[in-house]
Amino acid sequence: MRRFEATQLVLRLAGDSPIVSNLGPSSDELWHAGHRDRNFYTYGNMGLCSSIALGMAMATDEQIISLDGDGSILMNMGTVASIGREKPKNLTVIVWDNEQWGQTGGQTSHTGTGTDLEQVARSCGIARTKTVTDLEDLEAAVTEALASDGPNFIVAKIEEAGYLSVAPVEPEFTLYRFRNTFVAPRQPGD
Ligand SMILES: Cc1ncc(C[n+]2csc(CCOP(=O)(O)OP(=O)(O)O)c2C)c(N)n1
Ligand SMILES: [Mg+2]
Repeated sequence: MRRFEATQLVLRLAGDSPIVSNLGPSSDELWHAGHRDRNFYTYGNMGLCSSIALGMAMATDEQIISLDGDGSILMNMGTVASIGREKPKNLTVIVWDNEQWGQTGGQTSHTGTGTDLEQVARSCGIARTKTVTDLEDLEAAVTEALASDGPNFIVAKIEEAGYLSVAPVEPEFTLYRFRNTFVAPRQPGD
């Protein structure tokens, strides 16, 4: 399964739900799949995608989707434990697992040498977990996740297939646009 097609699929299933995306190609491909104000691109801050998504899920009743990366979540595995402890019903983490730190040269990550992130999530107390390798199973897993109480943790095995162009997004504008979708616009005279 290619990450871009998988991202297009998740975007279609997400409706209006906020999506937080990992740095680099995960954010670039989300932008190419469909830029929208409720995409929260996390350029630069490796390891914090699902931490930010956890905070959002605890602050709202809306469904929050995190599109994380294997190398990034391995670097901050404590966030999986925090998700397992807090158990937000409205959080779905999807890990694009290409078994490498792709952006820094394609070095094999721990998931390529035996670490099973689904089992990590389970051992952290996350009951609803899946590992999927094709688009059909991803669609079933995400559809089920968004329709039931979470937290949900889906490991999606990805074949790395090169990169699209870097998305022209600025973190400040991402924050501004994203926040404004939660706040009623001011009316004249307010
Ligand atoms: C704290 C920190 N350490 C290292 C980096 C350098 N870096 C950027 S992306 C990346 C790899 C991320 O791996 P993964 O989450 O699996 O995403 P992939 O590149 O495979 O899409 C690294 C090591 C960084 N941006 N921040
Ligand atoms: Mg990776």
